[in-house]
Amino acid sequence: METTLIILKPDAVQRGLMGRLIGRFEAKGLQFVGMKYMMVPKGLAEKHYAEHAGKPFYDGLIGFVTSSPVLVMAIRGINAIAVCRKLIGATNGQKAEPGTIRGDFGMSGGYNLIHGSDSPESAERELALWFGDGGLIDFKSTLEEWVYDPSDY
Ligand code: D4T
Repeated sequence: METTLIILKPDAVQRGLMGRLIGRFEAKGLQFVGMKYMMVPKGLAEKHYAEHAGKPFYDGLIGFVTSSPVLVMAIRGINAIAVCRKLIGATNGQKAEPGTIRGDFGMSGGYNLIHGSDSPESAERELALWFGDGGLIDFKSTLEEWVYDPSDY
């Protein structure tokens, strides 16, 4: 089992897409083990996007993610990091494949609705950053035995 960090960004919240986007992950069979609705402190945004510091879009990115509430989620499943990246689609909504979240709901590169950890290392770092003070719930998912067959493990 892997746990990944997903953030519904300010544009997803302001556009009233939270329910539909959460529904995509639920319908896939993934388990929600953490959820926080919050304004992002600037320092946390800077730590989260540290790898982009100095790039031309960095200041706009920090301004954007701190501008309005976000919904931060920890989502669990077998291979959840790659599965969620696939559900999310390419960074720019104009290029993302139809059927993906960005492909179905977005038209922008910057206002791209959602973040998902891109590797196990990123997931570990990001979960510590956003849920390091607690808030992850380890519980037995009753749907698991119908989502996975024993050979999936
Ligand atoms: P995140 O990290 O938000 O899940 O997005 P991606 O993993 O798909 O894309 P990324 O890390 O390359 O970019 C992070 C964040 O910066 C914005 N961005 C990116 C932007 O505004 N202009 C750009 O040219 C790029 C490359 C969008 C996502």
